[in-house]
This record gives sequence, C-alpha cells and structure tokens, in this order.
Amino acid sequence: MAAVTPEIRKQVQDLRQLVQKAGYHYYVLDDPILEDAVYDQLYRQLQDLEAQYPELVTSDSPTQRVGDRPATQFTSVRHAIPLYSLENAFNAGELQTWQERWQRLAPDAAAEYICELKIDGSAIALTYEQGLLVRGATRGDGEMGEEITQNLRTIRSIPLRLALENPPPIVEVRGEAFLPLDSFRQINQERSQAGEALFANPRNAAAGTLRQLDSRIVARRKLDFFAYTLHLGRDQNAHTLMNSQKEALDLLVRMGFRVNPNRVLCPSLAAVQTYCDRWSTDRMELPYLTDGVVIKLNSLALQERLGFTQKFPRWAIAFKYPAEEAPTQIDQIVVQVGRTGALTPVAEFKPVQLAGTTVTRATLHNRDRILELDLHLGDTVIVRKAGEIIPEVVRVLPELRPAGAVPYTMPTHCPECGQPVVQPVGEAVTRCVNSSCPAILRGSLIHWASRDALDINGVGEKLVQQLVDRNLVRSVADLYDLTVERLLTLERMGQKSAEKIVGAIAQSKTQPWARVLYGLGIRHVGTVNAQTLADQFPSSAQLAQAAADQIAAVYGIGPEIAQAVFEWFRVPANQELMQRLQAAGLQLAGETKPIAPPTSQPLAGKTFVVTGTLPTLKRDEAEDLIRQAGGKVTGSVSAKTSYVVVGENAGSKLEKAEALGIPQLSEAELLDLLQGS
Ligand code: 1X8
Repeated sequence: MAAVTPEIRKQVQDLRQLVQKAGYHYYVLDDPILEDAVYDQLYRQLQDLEAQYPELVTSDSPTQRVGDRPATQFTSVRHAIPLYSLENAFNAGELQTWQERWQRLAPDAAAEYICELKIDGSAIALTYEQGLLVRGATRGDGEMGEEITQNLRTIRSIPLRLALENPPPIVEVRGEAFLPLDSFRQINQERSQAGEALFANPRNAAAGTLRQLDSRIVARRKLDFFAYTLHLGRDQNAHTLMNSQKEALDLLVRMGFRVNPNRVLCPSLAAVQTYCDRWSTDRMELPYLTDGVVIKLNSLALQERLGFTQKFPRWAIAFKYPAEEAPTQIDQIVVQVGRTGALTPVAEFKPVQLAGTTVTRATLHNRDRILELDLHLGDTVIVRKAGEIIPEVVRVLPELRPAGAVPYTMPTHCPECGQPVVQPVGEAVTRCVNSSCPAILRGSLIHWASRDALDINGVGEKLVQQLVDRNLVRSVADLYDLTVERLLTLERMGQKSAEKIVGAIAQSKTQPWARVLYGLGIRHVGTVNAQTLADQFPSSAQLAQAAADQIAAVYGIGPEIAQAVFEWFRVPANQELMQRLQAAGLQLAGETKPIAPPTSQPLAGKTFVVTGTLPTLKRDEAEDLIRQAGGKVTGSVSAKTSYVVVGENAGSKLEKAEALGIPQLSEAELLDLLQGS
C-alpha cells in the first residue's frame, strides 16, 4: 500500500471538499457550479485516490453514498420521538373548527401560521450524531420504523455531514423522500421495456425503492428529499438556534438540506386559505406530486404548549386537495397476455372524467390486487387518475354490489392459447409458460421491431397479428426469411409495401449489438441494462459463456438481472435463436456498422409530436408517414421537439408547445413538408 504523505492527504481533502460542494450546488440548490463532465472527472479522481489510500476514506465522502453489498433484510428501530400523522381538513370550515379548537386551549396566543406544501412521498427520519448521518428510518407505524440508512445515503440531497461549524451532538431531521415525476416516468418506461410490472404512482415507486435491499438499485432511481422538521437534542439551548418553524426551516437550509421553497408565513386563517387556493392549481406545474398543504402554528413555544392528542399534533393540520377520483361501474374484465407471458387483468368500465381526461379502463395489476380489492363482477368501483398517473382502481363500493355477484377470479388457462397458466409461489403474477403461445410471440415480435430495439418500420401490431395467425413467423429469426412473395399472400398487401417491409427488415441487420440484446426481451434487460451489458461483453458469445456472478460484477447490473440473463442463455431454444440470428447476419458483436444513408428522408433529424384529431389522417398514420420520411415521433413536447402537428381539440401538448415556442403544423402543412422531398 502506498504511503500517505501530507501532500496527498491535503489533495484528497481538497478534492473531497470541492466534489461535496459541487454536489450540494447541483442536488440541493439546483444551481450547478461545475460542468457535468468536470464533476465526473473530479469524482473519479477522488475515487481513484481513495482506492489507492484506503485509510483516507471517510464515511461522509461523496464516494461513500452507494454500498457495495446488498442488505439481506432491514431491522426495526424505535423512533426516539414518534412520527405522528396529521389531522386532515378538506374545506375552509374544517380549518376554522381546528383554529377554534386550539384557540380554546391557548386563547391569548397569536394565530401566526406557516404553510408548507404537503409532499406525496414517504416520511423519513434521519439521525445525525456529532454532525454525521448515522441512521435513517422509514416512518413505519410511527413508533417503529425500518432502518434504511444505506438506501438513504444514496439520496444526493441528504447531507452525509451537517454543514454547521458546531452542530448539536444529536440532531433529528424529518422530511419526505419522493420520486420526481421525470424519474418516475423514466423508471416506468424502463420497467415496461424490461417486461416488468409498472409502479402505479410515484409514491409507491418511492416506497418500493426505499425498501430495495440493493442500494445500487436505489442509487439509480434518483430519489429526492425535502426536509421539514428539525429536532435538536433535549440538552441543548435549542431556543438560541430556533424559536419558530420558520427558523427551523431556515436552519435546515443552513445545515445543507433541501427545503421546499414554497413556504409562507400567514398572519390569519384567511391568508392560509388564499395559499391553499393558489396551490390547488399551481401544484400541477411542479415536477413532483403534492397532495395538500401542511399548516403549522409557527411558534415552537406554542407548539409545545398545545402538545399532542392520542394521534395528532394539536398545532398542525393537513389541508387535503380532493383526489381525482370518481365512482364507475365495471362492464367487464379483460385479460391481456404480455410478451413475458404475464397475464394482466384490465377493468373496462363506464367512461368517467378524471384529471381532465376520459378514462374507460384501468389496470388491476394481478391476482393479489384483485383479492385485496375483493372485486366482484358488476361491482361499482372508485377509480383514480392524478395527472401523469396510470388510472387505477382504488377500492370497491360493496354497498352497490348487485345481488348474486360472484367474485372475479383469474383464468386458469391462457386466454390466448388455452394452455394452463402457472402461479409461481411467492409471486403475484399469473403466467402463461407456453413458449409457442401466440400472444407471447406477437409481443416478442413487436418488441423486437420497436423503436428502441431493431427499429423496423412497418412491422407493427397489424402485420404481426397476420404473420402469426398465418404461421408465417414462429420466432423473430423467421422475420429474416420473409420474402416479398410470401408477404404478398397476406390480405391487402401490395408489392410496394411488401418491398418496403422486406427492406426495413434487412436494414435492421445493421443495428448494433446493444439493440439486438435489448430486442431479445430478456427479463429486466431494458435499454439501459442492454447498453451496459453490451459495453462489458462485446460479443454475444462472451455474454452467453459468462457465469451469473461475472455478469453481476458489472457495475449497475444487480444479481437478479444477472440471473435472468444467465438463465436465458441456458435455454436451448434461445441458443438456437442466437445461431439463427447470427446466420441471418445480425450484429452480435462489437462496433456499429454505419447505416447506409437512406435515399429520400426529407424529415431526417427532425422530431415531431402529433396531437389532437387531424382532419383526414389517423394519428398513427401521420406518425408512420413522418417516420417513413426519416423523422422521429415522440409522445411529449420538449425543447427538442422540432414541430408539433396540431389537430382539433389539442390539449396540454399544444399549450406546452406554445410555451416553448415550438413551430406548429396543420395536417396540410405536414403533407407539404413530406412532399418537399
Ligand atoms: C407530512 C408531511 C409534512 C410536510 C410535507 N409533506 C408531508 N408529507 C411539511 O411539514 N412540510 S409534515 C407531515 C407529518 O407530520 N405527518
């Protein structure tokens, strides 16, 4: 081991301080002081030096956020001070009642309130000793929580060391860990790509993430944290540091925490009501979910004087916004079979207006969820859809259940192929395991041809349905044996289209190995994992020969993913598939072959969003035309969007385009642009 000189020690300290400071500006203040690439390099320098001189590693070093060993289970811890929940108020009258109640107990006290946004995440308690983060726990039942320190350390906006000169010996900080909406969408997109069940909403995703045993997975999910409560140990002169909630929040900021900026002192309940009204709509623009406003008496002395009831503090209340929920009656439950064979029950019901859209169906997730709901056929249910959230059935109204209604049970046989389904022990999912189930085959083909995989234009739902029904294709490798003549045997298939499809399939042979790997649809292998694996295993042969622990040794690949990849390559049918793909000329290794520049691509390099109802074209027709001309189509408007194609009743996407100044096209203008070739 190399000897530590005073120069080295100083170099490590300076580097660590700079990396820590840059992280604070980036993650807490949202105001970076270093370019990303510079930060990355400095971070790596610090990592290298620490590896070289392990005695210089400190527990609060920015490199020490992610543990290298998954936990086997979490331990329960008792909270030194219980985490109370809050009483709810749903209207001005209930706020008034609350004010009258506490004023009877403290008639002389001034009604000075502080309003903060109520963050929809998971409540967390953090303990700092001598300024160092020593423990973090979930709320649990308020008395006992689970110790998840390792996971909480991965949240960059949680300081590992308090930024105070002389911190009190024991500090407890409470707040909300949450998943920003962007990260939530990204996680669900990846899960959908990897054939995994989606999270219903950011709160579930945050809670599920915090309970992950492998902190490396937590680190990739980009949780964030807002601090809102500060307890200083009993034996200090706490009052010299803070006398009000406002001062406590300001002190949390000085300690290095992210504190929600939308906090306001209100001298009266009328001012509180104004704040609640304003945020009932303004909250829709925030990049995270809020479900209400927390109103607290600002004076800590008054808080102490009022104390707690059995369940709640008397000095605080949550004003809750009405959830975007409505009752509706279930018409039927259909069961979809995905490419992994998972059976997903979907409730179809009478249309309801929720969060500004008409909703007619909602996922029921799986058998366990149906049992939990105690769902009967014909039930009236409460459906929820908030903003970005996938519609879900919240609960059943058993009072409205028709006489003689029978409980819904999952089918015992696959609705697509009729084979018995399996219900693996310990798993909620019901699965069709028939490797020649047409639904699984269709799903695999659509995934193979999808934009992030082999990106084969023209191979979509309709064509795949026909190819499978007519037995022209029994595996993705069969796509490469398709000929124009065989395609011409399909209904409504013309010479031109058939040639285009065969051409597009042939073109897909130039797609890089990472996309092929993603296209195989191995469980847990989304685009990100596929790229990571392709970088580390430059050929399919190397990956196929790797042991599970060699795969798991790749940074960012957990044991579950590694096991899935390892097992996939052990299945003889998959080995045969790889041989056929190799023979067909797909890229199963190394560098990307440049794709030959297509001849007529007037929209190449341009990104489009189509919104609203167009006068003649269906939306997917317009999107196909754009793609055929080399353009890219995305589902949401961003600064990267080149044009928005606007039809009638265009909604929020048009608003966003206007806000960003993105040029708009009518259908006619789009067609002109296409003609311009
Ligand atoms: C819960 C929450 C509180 C605050 C914000 N979001 C929450 N989910 C806040 O005080 N700013 S307080 C709280 C509780 O005491 N249960």
